[in-house]
Amino acid sequence: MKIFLDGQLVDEKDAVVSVFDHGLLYGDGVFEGTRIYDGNIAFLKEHLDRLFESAKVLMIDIGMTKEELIQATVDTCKANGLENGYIRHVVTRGAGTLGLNPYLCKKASVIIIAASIKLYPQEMYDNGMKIITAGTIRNMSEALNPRVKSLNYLNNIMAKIEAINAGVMECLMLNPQGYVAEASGDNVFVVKGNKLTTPPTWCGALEGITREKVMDLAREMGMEVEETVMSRYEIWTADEVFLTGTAAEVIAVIELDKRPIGNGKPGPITNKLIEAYRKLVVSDGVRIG
Ligand code: PXG
Repeated sequence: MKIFLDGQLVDEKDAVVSVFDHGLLYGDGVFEGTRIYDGNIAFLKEHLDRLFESAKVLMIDIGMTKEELIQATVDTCKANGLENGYIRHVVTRGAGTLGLNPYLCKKASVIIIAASIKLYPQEMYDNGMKIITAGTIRNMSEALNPRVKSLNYLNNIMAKIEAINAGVMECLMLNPQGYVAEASGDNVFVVKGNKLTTPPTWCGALEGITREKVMDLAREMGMEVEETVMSRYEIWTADEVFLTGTAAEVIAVIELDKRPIGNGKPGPITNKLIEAYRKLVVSDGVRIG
């Protein structure tokens, strides 16, 4: 496998960073997960916009323009003959000293890995997934804004551990006020009648790219779409619930905390959105040509 590292395509074995990199020492860096479908890097510009915004908040200078990063992403996919897969962009603060001071890190490292990821088994897309509410509370947005897709994912990982320990693969996370934020690695949506709702980002959600695209698709389907504060009550009593994410795409949730949602099967709106999303990912994005 060829990895893009600091301006060059290198062999996987040579793709190494310093032990003094603050990405490793402090989780000081940002990342993106993007998918390529039949040679189309889905929503690449939107993902890179978010990467640059996350970096700006942390005052990390990526040292490349968006256009250069698009080209580097295309080149990395081509070098690996990757037409279908998962792309990870990582920008670390770079090598510095033992000490928090980021100004002592000379240059950010830019990494692009073009590989694959398989999140959930097919059975879960057909029949939906059961989830639990994690006891781990979502980071308070006023302290570390969840809109920053940083390399510090401990909050999400703590929740993910709870899910796996409980025998499920994903979990709902609540914010410090007890309202629904998102899942550990996906956004959450509720269908009730002809209305689709999802928590606003200030409730502790990442501004997911899939989330934005699914809201657009639902509006095109004639649904009313709203970002609203919600508690678990709205989820337990929903007609349908689903999760969205680059890796997960759109996946039905059929049970939360042992309460079946709707009739306990993936609902018609969810299935329609799954289908519409799968059409969109092959057309909306940057083709590797
Ligand atoms: N919320 C969080 C906390 C995420 O990490 C999403 C929502 C969905 O956002 P997008 O833009 O992808 O629609 C994410 C992104 C994994 C994994 O292995 C998941 C993500 C990122 C990296 C790894 O589950 N999801």
